[in-house]
Amino acid sequence: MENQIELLNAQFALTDELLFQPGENGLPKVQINNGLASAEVYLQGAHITAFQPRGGEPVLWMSPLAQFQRDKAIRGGVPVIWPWFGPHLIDKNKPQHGFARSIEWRVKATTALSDGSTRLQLQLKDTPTTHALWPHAFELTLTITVGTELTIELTSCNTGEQTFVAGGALHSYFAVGDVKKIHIDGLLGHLYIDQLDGNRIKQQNDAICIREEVDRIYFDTEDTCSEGICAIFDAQFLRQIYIKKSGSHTTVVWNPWENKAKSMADFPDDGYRQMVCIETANAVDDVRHLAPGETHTLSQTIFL
Ligand code: TA6
Repeated sequence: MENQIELLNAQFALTDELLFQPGENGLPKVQINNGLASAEVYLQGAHITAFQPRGGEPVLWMSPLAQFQRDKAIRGGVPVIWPWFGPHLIDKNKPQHGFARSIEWRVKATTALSDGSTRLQLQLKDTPTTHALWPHAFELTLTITVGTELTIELTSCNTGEQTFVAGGALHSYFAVGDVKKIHIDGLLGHLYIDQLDGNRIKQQNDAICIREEVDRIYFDTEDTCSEGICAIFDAQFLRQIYIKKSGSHTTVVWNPWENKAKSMADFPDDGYRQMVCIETANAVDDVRHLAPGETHTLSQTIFL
């Protein structure tokens, strides 16, 4: 482990701005600190586990029970969901939400940008392990830009010889003061699949308040540009978190509430009170068909 960290710092560290360190359970992590914000990213799953604007509060929620184990998803932050969202359509034995979040990614590049922000690029290519789950050649690049805003861009490239169909999501967990005291704007009038009510299609007729388990896949209405903006209004923390997206026509809103929280070993029983997921997704029929050589970028920008 030490050798890997030393090699990474020798090749990619940015003095005082970006360093590699052993994280929880010795998993390699990237610590980013610049004049605008701080952030933390695990190579395991290319998983952002912290983002905090300078002088502000943490924006992302992390479970205090998160299991930092190789080949396991980390609970909280921004899991990278790919190449399918939710359960595998055919083989339920395959991992929920795909495999990208459970594999260690490699570092492609690190850059100190002229506007004071810091850019980290991580990459995942197909391997015999991924072929056993999904028989396609691919190159995934996650570009993370840490500044007053956090921008996350997941670019999929088909490096094979057949077209493939891939879904995914940036499954962001946001920290809130009290989920009962927030509302979410930006999805008024949108149709959604209620995954807790027989996948019935419903319409959002007001701002979203959370008073029970919520698990909904919202569709962008026809007149919505591909760069919709959602906002979390947090009356307890007295702040708004804005989420802008592109390359996505589905947005997932999820809160496990009490019973589902209790059913997850890596989620504290009362943790549902301090978080809400707003996920920029390519889910259901928003999956993307990529011909050989084609790319698709799913992007989410988080700002206050
Ligand atoms: O994004 C919502 C969802 O699909 C929920 O159904 C719930 O399963 C959540 O993701 C978390 O999934 P995970 O596999 O990370 O426990």
